[in-house]
Amino acid sequence: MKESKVYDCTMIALDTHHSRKGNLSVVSNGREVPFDIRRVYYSYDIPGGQARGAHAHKQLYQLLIAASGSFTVTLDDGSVRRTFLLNHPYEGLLIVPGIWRVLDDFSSGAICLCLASETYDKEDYIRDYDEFIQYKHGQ
Ligand code: T46
Repeated sequence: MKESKVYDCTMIALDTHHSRKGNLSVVSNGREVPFDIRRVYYSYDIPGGQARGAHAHKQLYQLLIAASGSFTVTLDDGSVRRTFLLNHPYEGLLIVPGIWRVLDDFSSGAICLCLASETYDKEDYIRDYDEFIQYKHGQ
């Protein structure tokens, strides 16, 4: 989505149930996320100082959740950047297609859980920032 903006990306509060046994949060297709979940993956054991991401997707919608620990996500639409701190497992960051993202500042034990709208397709990635800018600005 060439015309998407970082303001199309937002933190979503998940349906969360508290009890004396602990807490439980739910994500359902079509409720908390505006897409059908076709893939789930998660990154973990991320060394201190390491960054992940540094790419954009052409078609993929995602919901990122700090299932454990914390990290920051910087989003970039080619014109504006926004940085989000993910540090609660009861909320998720919706990322629409056409947004460059960098994940960093991972805490010890952080788990980045991703619910995604499509199966894995390496052709959906833009991994070069100059190419991303060309894609967004159509040159
Ligand atoms: C994203 C951020 C938040 C697969 O084979 N299947 C998969 O579904 C995924 C996601 C990755 N891979 C392979 C491809 C690479 O050889 O796993 C390796 C690491 O993937 P990548 O370098 O893309 O990992 P991150 O953490 O930089 O990015 C991932 C997602 O790829 C991406 O969609 O937005 O998490």
